Amino acid sequence: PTTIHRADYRPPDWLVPEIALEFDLAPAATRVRATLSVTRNGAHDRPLRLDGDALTPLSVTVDGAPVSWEMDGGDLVLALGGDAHSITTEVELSPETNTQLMGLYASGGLLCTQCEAEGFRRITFFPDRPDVLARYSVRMTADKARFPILLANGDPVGSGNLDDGRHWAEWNDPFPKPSYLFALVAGDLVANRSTFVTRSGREVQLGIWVRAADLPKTDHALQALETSMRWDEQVYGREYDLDVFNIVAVDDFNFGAMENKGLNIFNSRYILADPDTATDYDYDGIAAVVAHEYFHNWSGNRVTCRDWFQLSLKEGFTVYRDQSFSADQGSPAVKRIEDVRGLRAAQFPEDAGPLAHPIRPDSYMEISNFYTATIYNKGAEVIRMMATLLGAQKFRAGTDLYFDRFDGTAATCEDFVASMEEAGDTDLSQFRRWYSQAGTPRVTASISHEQGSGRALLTLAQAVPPTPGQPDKAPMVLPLKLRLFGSETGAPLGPERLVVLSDARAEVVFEGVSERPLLSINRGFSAPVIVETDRSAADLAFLSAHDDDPFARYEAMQQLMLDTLVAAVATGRGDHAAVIAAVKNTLTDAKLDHAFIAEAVLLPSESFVGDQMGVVDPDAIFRAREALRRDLGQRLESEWRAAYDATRAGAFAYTPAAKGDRRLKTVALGYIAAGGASDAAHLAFRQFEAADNMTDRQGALVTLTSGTSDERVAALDIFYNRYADNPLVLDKWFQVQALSSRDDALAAVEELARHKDFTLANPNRARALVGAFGVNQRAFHDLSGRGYRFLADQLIALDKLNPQTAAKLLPPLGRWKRFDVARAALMKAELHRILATPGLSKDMFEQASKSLD
Ligand code: HT7
Ligand code: ZN
Repeated sequence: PTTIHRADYRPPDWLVPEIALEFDLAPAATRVRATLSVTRNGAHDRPLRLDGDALTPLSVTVDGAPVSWEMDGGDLVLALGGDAHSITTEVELSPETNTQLMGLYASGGLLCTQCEAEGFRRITFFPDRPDVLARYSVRMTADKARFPILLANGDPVGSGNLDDGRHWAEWNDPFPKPSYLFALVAGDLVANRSTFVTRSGREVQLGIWVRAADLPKTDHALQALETSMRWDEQVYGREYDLDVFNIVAVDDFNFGAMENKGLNIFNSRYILADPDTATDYDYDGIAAVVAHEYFHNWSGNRVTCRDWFQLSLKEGFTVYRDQSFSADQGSPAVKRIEDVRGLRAAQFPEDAGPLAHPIRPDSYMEISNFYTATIYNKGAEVIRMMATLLGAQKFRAGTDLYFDRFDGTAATCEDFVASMEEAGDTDLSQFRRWYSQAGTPRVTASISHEQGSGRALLTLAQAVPPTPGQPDKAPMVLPLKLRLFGSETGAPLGPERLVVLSDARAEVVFEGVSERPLLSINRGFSAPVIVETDRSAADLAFLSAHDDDPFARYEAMQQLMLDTLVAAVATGRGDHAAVIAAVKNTLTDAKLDHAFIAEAVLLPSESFVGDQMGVVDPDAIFRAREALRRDLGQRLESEWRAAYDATRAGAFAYTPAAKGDRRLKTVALGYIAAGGASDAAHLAFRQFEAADNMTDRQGALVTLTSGTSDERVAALDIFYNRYADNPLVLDKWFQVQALSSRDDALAAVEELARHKDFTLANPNRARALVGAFGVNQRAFHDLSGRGYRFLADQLIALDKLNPQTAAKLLPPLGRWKRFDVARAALMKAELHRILATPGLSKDMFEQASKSLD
């Protein structure tokens, strides 16, 4: 496979101001006729090259006359004499055999499209790159009984019946857009509708389109859409711009959702919710993804990306926007904790592994491999840091300038940063390193105090670790929010300060420090870095009780737990006293809300503990963590029981308070079970059976599934039978078992892969079992190597159907450098086996070959 380099960017040779598409739709054979008006871009004599992937031209005409053409690989190449022409091509597709789910494909009786990043070239010949913006008109014809609803981008302009039971519809999108935003859907769908009036008075018809049986599960998504539309007006001054905004839910989807102009297409798991089938986590995810895709209408669609190296321009910014939106809907502190936990689980390991890349990569083989936690979540952290450095007002002035200046164009990350610099009247030269340097910076901080002078001296140092292709790094700009607290009184010693660390080392002086200070650093996680301090267990425990920043309180507790676990793994003995006291203190603090308590008392994951170690020992980590869980469960049993019982009575409500209650209840149940209470399984089973919502039911099932009780088998069977015809809930059934901490988890997963309901053809199902298993640290890293073999077998099989989804599940195998020699050899052997597979996709080739470097 060839490698594409950012430095090789060249503007397009030909532009396409207009395209008219005609689809004669049918699952087995769909005809696509495309008429492109093309204009030469600048003075050159290069031919028109139209990208194509697995397309065979049935006819090609230039200005109405048939011409001979040349194919170069999958591309159609036409030598053109003049500067403007009309090109018409015709191709035939087979949506029902499209298992890659890119281009036009069939899902559950629907026909739908996915074009980002390079799917449009699987539909028709076109310069399939984001800097070619065209106005689209689309005419669809299909069998009316099977496909009564025909949707495309923009606004509907006409429809009618034909003879022979077929009908047609036409849609026009007035906004020029890149091909990756093209979409159509045909199917037997119904809509949950509403009307939204924008702040300037435009009436927008909203529709969430699903199968009739799913209609009762769409209210939450519709409400989230309306809330997002209003929020973007109020917070960013951005208004919707078409008369129609449609969302369609499909069951087979490679990602979460897609922001096609005026016609978002969603993985059904991010639309469908009712209390019986969706957890609070699912409800939150739906609101966040609906908001994310809606916000793309400005950050991505109105201003798009010049090339795919700029992906974080739209994705990092839009994640930042959806995170802020979600924070505004509930508890900002809990939202920040969740986002940072996600960053540490997915992005930090990426930054520390063989696939590390900057948020604006320099090269790729397959762009789908770059829809990563780095582009999305670290990208969002980079935007957040600019917001912190500029302050709210200037940041908003920067986004206004960016949107106004680049509206209707394909922009770069540089354009965004330059807008921030100009509106913020600030110099971000050095800050730009965040775009070019990979790796998570490490900050060390230590504080000394002179009682006599009342002066405290904070010494800070930073280092950015080497990453593939980047052995030497320069210092980054790190906005660190700091505050000192008295170690005796717990009182703040002065206000919060924003210290911008931009050199390798710096010293910060605090005056008037009357008692020994405790350092609260990186408050709110103001920079995406790893902080190492010399704070003792007692100091961390004290901060976990007294810090006034909820995130910093959580962080102090996490650090305390982490230090305790790392020491226990190293020595084989755990000193749990400080953690138990700190957890007790948090658990019984009546001033704290339940959602926060639930987050704060959770132990760091096994993987995160492993990330702190030179050589990861999964079994020792598991033992140390289980021992601490057991001790916490036993020593605080009465507190856990009180927390378990302290939930407000009443029927299910999706409110922040009720969500917090449910979260704490299940966390408490987990500790009661970990402590070995004799009635734990009974308690869990009672919760499972009495639940009027999926959060409580799944929470109980998780606890039972990792245990050894008879209730475990009963609950799994009941759950399966109750939801056998609900694919989204069955995914949970597979996932819960793939994540189990039981000794036989690996054997169970091997068995589940042979279950009649398991299929690799559906990405959600594949992720539920194979993806979840890859993060089950203990089972996956079983010393026998069977876990590695299982994953490789599944990936090889999945690659033949859906390379994009397969390649995204490979990274756990690439972490071999972090493990002992025996495990590393087994992991590498599986990577070699994958690479030796005949017909391997370039998606998998890139991931596997880079993972061996
Ligand atoms: N912008 C969308 C990305 C996406 C995607 C990428 C690769 C393959 C399939 C895909 N479906 C959607 C989603 C988003 O970030 O909003
Ligand atoms: Zn996005």
